[in-house]
Amino acid sequence: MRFDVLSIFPDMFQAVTGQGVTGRGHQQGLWSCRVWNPRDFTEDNYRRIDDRPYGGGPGMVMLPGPLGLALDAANRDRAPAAPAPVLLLSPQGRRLDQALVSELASQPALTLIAGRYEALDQRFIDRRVDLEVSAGDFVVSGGELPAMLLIDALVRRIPGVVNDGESVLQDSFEDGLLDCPHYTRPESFEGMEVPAILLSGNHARIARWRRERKLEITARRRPDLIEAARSSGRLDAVDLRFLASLAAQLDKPPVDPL
Ligand code: 9D3
Repeated sequence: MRFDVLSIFPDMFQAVTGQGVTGRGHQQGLWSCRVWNPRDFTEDNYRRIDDRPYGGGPGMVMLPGPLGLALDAANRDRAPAAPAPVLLLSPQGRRLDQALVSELASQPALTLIAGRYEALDQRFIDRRVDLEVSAGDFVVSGGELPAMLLIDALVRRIPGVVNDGESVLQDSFEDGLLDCPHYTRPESFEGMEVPAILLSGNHARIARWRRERKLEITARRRPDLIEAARSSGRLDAVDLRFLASLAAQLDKPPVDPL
């Protein structure tokens, strides 16, 4: 998979190209990332990439000219490969979730635009952007971190990037439920013991225990995900019976609720 990124902070992307599983995959050539800096496509002596908003108001607006030239350069560099969808990371965008990640994962190439300042000139968005994507309902200082969230979420699904392909399939949200708790050595830590069933060697009972813990933590923290799993038929009769027994307890919360 290939990413072309427009950003005035190219060095930030070393966080995904140079570290961890995404870094290893990049080194192995399983994906690539080229960053195009709009400042390199300015034509004035001051290398301006922003200006004051028409109509007044706070903040600065990114100039459409350097963004357009940077995007043209990325498209020339990728040609004759098929044109790539252009995504703008934006607080006004479609909220990123695993369903959107899955939709985008089929693309061989994506162009990501990470803005700074208050906004981009709307004419650039109207003419050149296919989809606006938000990382969530909170404010960060620019589109780079949201762009890297998206890159990481896509790259870890490329076969060979995460060693154990199974752990990608078992990820939270691939089955729409939160993960169960995990334990490793020592058996006793600060007076707390590993749940005995995990030491029992009874793999059928361990699998059932993990399934129940997933259902329990999801029901407590994200009842919306239980409802989605229920209505899309991802819960079997045993799951539903367990959730019914949980419901009684959840209606009478424990002494120390989460
Ligand atoms: C006053 C209106 N603000 C919009 C909510 C201004 C503003 C704040 C922060 C404009 C741009 C930014 C920079 N953020 C992003 O570019 C961004 C973002 C975000 O702030 N939150 C979640 N997802 C994203 S994707 C890009």
